[in-house]
Amino acid sequence: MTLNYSIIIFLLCVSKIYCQYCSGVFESGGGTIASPPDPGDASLYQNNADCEWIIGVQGLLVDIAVDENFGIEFGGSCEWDWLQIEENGVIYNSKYCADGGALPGSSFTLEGPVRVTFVSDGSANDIGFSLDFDVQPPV
Ligand SMILES: [Ca+2]
Repeated sequence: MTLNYSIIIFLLCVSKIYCQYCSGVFESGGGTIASPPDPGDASLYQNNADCEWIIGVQGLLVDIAVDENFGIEFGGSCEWDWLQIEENGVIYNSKYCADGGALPGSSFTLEGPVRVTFVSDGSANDIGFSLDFDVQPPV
C-alpha cells in the first residue's frame, strides 16, 4: 500500500512545478502541510493545484490540528476548490471549501493512513489552509 502511494506521489511530482509544496508521504513523526503558495502572491494559494499528502500508516493514529486561519474558494458543492481528508480509505466528513466555520473542529485524531487532497481550479483563490500533523508512535 505504501509503495503504491509512493509511486502515485512520484508521478504527481514529475508533472508539477510546485511539487515540493504539494505532496508528501509521512509515515511517522510530525510536521506541517499547507496549500501551495501562488507564485504571484504568497498570501494566497496557487491556482490549478492538485496536491496529495499521505500521513501515517494503517494501525497508527494521526493527530491533526488545522490552522483556524483557513480560506478556500466557496462553491455549493465545493466544485471549484476543495480540501478533502480521508481516514484509512474513508472520506472524513466532506470536502471543505469555506472559511474556518466549515471545519469539524480545530483538532482531531484519525486512523492512519490519512490522505489529504487539495485541488484548485484556474481562477479565484483564497488564503488556503495549513495543518499540523503528528503520527502517534505504536503502542
Ligand atoms: Ca478557485
